[in-house]
Amino acid sequence: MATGKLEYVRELERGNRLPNFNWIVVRIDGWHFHRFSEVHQFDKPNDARALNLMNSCAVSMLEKFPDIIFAYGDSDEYSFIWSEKTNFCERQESQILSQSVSFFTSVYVMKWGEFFPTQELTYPPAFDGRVICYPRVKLVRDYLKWRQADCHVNNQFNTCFWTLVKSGKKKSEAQKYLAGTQTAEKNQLLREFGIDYGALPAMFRKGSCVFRDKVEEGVKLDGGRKPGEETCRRVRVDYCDIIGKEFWDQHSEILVED
Ligand SMILES: Nc1nc2c(ncn2[C@@H]2O[C@H](COP(=O)(O)OP(=O)(O)O)[C@@H](O)[C@H]2O)c(=O)[nH]1
Ligand SMILES: [Mg+2]
Repeated sequence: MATGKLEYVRELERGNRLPNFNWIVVRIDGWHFHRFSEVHQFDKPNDARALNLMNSCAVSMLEKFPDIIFAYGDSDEYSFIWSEKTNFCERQESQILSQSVSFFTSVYVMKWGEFFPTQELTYPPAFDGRVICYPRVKLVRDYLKWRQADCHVNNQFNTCFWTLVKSGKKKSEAQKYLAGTQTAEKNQLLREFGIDYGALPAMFRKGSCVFRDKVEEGVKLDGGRKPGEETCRRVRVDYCDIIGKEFWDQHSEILVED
């Protein structure tokens, strides 16, 4: 059958180009990971294997998509910052989002056994994703501050909650006990249980940042590529404070506003 007459249906496809000059944030979040973490027996409140698996997927994302300039993740979520200059898939929202989520999910499944050698993956995990555009570096920085502050609040709460539950309190009692408490009170509570919150692993307290190593002027890169070509820079994971100025002063090449 000739297709010419049928091609008009293509006109109903909606373009959805994201605005130029905007940094594009893709945030991926584990779908019903409350259940997934129970079924797969994640350690509470933090499972280092699960977090390292998420980090490894994020590294694969930066290796696969050179236009992702920075990523931040904690718990079951990861935010990927795409360069404001990217023209990947002509900036079509649905393609950037679907490629990000499907690639991340595939890598998660492929690498599962590497991080959970003794725990079978019993059903396929899924992630949802959303896209947010920010036209200014300040907004991107504030977005990242917001995610890291959220990580801190959740982690401190969860650390207290599970400490109380492990000490014999019912979950409902622990919830009630912690309601309305401030940071200082939570730290005090943990000290009473012999836990120095500040000494817990930085990956738990701060979340994880993924970015490319800075290239010093004149350094010859692997494969003889020219400095500035992002694909050949090593992607690294670190547990940095991205709320303060220091990290951004030291890595001023990551987020640059013309
Ligand atoms: N035990 C454990 N659970 C985790 C860990 N990371 C994420 N989770 C679970 O994943 C949930 C993520 O929160 P959220 O996305 O709001 O809930 P979801 O809709 O069930 O995915 C948390 O509430 C935890 O139940 C971890 O390291 N250990
Ligand atoms: Mg989730």
